[in-house]
Amino acid sequence: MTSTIVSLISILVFCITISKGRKTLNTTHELSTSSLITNINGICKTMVETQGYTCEEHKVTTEDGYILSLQRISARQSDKKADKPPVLIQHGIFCDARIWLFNSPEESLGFILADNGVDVWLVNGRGTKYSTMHTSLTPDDMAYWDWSWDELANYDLPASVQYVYNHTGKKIHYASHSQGTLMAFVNLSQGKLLNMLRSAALLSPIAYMNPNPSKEISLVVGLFLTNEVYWSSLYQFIPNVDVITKFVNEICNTLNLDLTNLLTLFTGPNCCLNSSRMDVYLDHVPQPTSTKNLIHFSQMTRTGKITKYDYVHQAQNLLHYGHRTPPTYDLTKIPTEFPLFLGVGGQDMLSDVQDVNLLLNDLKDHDSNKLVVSLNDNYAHLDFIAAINAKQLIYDPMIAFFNAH
Ligand SMILES: *[C@@H]1O[C@H](CO)[C@@H](O)[C@H](O)[C@H]1NC(C)=O
Ligand SMILES: *[C@@H]1O[C@H](CO)[C@@H](O)[C@H](O)[C@H]1NC(C)=O
Ligand SMILES: *[C@@H]1O[C@H](CO)[C@@H](O)[C@H](O)[C@H]1NC(C)=O
Ligand SMILES: CC(=O)N[C@H]1CO[C@H](CO)[C@@H](O)[C@@H]1O
Repeated sequence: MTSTIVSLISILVFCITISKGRKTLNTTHELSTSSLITNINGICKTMVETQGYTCEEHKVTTEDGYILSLQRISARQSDKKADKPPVLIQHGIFCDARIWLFNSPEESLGFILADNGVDVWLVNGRGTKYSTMHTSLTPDDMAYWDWSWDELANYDLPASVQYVYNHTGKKIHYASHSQGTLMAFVNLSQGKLLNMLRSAALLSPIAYMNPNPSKEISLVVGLFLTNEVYWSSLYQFIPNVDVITKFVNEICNTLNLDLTNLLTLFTGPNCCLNSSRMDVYLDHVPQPTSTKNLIHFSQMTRTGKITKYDYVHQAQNLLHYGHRTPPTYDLTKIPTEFPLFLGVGGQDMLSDVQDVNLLLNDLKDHDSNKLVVSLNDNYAHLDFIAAINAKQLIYDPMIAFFNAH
């Protein structure tokens, strides 16, 4: 049920956190304090205004009751809102909006776009540090975590897009990384949101997941499998801190891996991260996700297809979908005239070149003037969000793409 690369990512990320020993994993603590997050200690005050940029905190409620926080950023010393279309930026799994502000303003996408006169909107996905509120649930409720990327695509994405569209009165550009790209593919393939979107720039695109992991990952999967019963008990409730910590310590000790090895193992060898900023990165990740989401990713690697969550029991699938098997998302249905920019890394192990080729095959009828594929041979998964040369290699071409559409 659970033996996959992506389930492992969570474990490995936790490994990193724990093996660093600088922060014990205590989500309980993180969640219980999160209700105290206000404008005073929000992202605007702590990470944006400190750099001299203007920033507003916003909130939007999804149709299923999750209250997401957004930050709207504009350039230093500029009081007029940009005439350029807004850009909404969506982070990937285990991250939140802060990853777009990690590095210096000259290196971080959030600031770079603002410097280019863009009206920048960052969104924080459900369950992450700045988006833990719900109209009726709390993160302590099991029901709060009853979602996967299906819900991220069906509720979070439309809510944030609609909100920015409403506030600015302009069609927007969407930019995202990893899981955030999957959210877009799912919705675009249903022809949704097009009336509010101008284009999408998708970094480390995740659509198909490789069912043949590398030798190293297979090794870890084997180790993971011996603990399968233990792990599978986790998805019936919120990934409980004590349980995961114990489990992860066991794995980390057995593997005896250091930080660099671990990062490389699950993201590919990132070429261009600033090694003296690792501490900063680890202050921001990992953010919680639901176990159901990890299982859903696992299902993708097993079936090689992009389908809604599989409840496995046919009766359950019938109940949810009216079919015994979950419906498939068909990416060939993405409108061929919708402008797409894909940032692909030659070393990316999560969005590997083989998987991206399957995606490109689905896009083979796409209007060639509306599809830009930027392949960066040296880039792995995290380079797209934190590499010191991402501005030159990725963000500048992306901005040119936005300007052209
Ligand atoms: C985790 O944080 C909570 C809330 O602050 C605290 O009550 C609990 O003792 C902490 N658990 C551990 C293992 O430190
Ligand atoms: C956007 O505006 C419409 C029409 O005024 C409103 O019905 C809707 O609730 C708004 N949605 C968001 C997310 O702001
Ligand atoms: C790397 O990070 C350090 C510490 O924050 C910083 O002083 C340095 O300027 C950064 N290097 C680059 C190339 O961004
Ligand atoms: C799969 C899908 O189309 N999901 C959502 C995309 O966005 C619209 C809103 O514009 C939702 O209604 C869909 O459910």
